[in-house]
Amino acid sequence: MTSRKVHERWDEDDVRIRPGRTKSRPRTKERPAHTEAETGMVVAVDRGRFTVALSSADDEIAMGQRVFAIKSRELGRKGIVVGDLVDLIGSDTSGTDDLARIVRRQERTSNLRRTADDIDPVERIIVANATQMAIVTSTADPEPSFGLIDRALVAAFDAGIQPILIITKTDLASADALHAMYGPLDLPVFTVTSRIPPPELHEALRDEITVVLGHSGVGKSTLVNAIVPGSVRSTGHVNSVTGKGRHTSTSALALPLVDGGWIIDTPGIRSFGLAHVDADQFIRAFPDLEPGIANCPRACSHDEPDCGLNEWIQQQPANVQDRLLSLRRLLTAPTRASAEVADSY
Ligand SMILES: Nc1nc2c(ncn2[C@@H]2O[C@H](COP(=O)(O)OP(=O)(O)OP(=O)(O)O)[C@@H](O)[C@H]2O)c(=O)[nH]1
Ligand SMILES: [Mg+2]
Ligand SMILES: [Zn+2]
Repeated sequence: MTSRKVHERWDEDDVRIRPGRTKSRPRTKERPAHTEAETGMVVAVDRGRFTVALSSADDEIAMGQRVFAIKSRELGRKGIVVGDLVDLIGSDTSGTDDLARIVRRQERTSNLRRTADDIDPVERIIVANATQMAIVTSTADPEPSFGLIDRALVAAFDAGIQPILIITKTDLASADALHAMYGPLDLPVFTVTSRIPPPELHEALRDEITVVLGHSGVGKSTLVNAIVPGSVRSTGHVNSVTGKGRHTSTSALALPLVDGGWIIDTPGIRSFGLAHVDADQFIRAFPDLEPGIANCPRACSHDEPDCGLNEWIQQQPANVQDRLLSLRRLLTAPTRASAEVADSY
């Protein structure tokens, strides 16, 4: 009881008046040694409770101790998501039921955002500080969704995160259509046959913080289990009638990689709303179409009669023509136009 009281006084009197300071604060008589702030990475979030991997003595967060924590009042409404680096106090909770308290969120190097649909004003941060996005798609069960892949690519470029594409279940159906569509991009593509990831994928994950995204049932957790020894993420079956997954994973979890880096498994997403991205940024996710925009008028929307792509596309192979259709589908998503109207109010 007394130790909890001390925490609260420390929070109110000290933390708030010294914002922005990390570690090594001068000690005062009142402050017990165990309230020194420690740094860690949030690896899981569950209804207001955070699992934080602490940095151990050699500053290696990955293998350090895990503690449960809650947000302290100083954070206000600041969101904390998986991948956040946080400072916390009271982490020496051995032998007590006390939770540690997150007193500060460190600056993020990236924010991966999505909205529920293209007009949803509420942005959700999926993960913080990811350096790489693995977009997972299966060849079948469920069928690939080019729209979701394109949307994830747009979000990755917007967030400054390197995208990679992982095609699973190549034992069930051919990956040719996916290769034809995404092969021409400067996008690393990996294939997983019968749940066995190729060695090059391990290489691509090394020292990166990779967030794994895709529809339910594409095999994200199966992949994470194959990559991280000892990981036992639950996996589910795909409904043979609807071809849909069962949303087996219900929250994100970051797992450390043996060779360095992290992989973050996430729950299956149904859609990837892009209300937060300006439409003129979409073309960045379509670098294969860029040669075609040289003759566009200024501020071309790339979906208008004068767009340079209209003429250029006539000389292109079918797969590139499909890509232009994909871009235009994104640009004219039914909800997009109304989103722009809503924004101007
Ligand atoms: N045939 C085949 N099946 C696979 C492969 N990879 C995964 N699966 C199966 O696909 C099903 C769904 O896998 P999960 O790993 O649970 O999929 P998930 O993407 O994590 O799904 P959510 O957690 O619901 O988002 C399981 O039955 C896996 O065994 C593969 O390469 N080949
Ligand atoms: Mg899963
Ligand atoms: Zn254009």
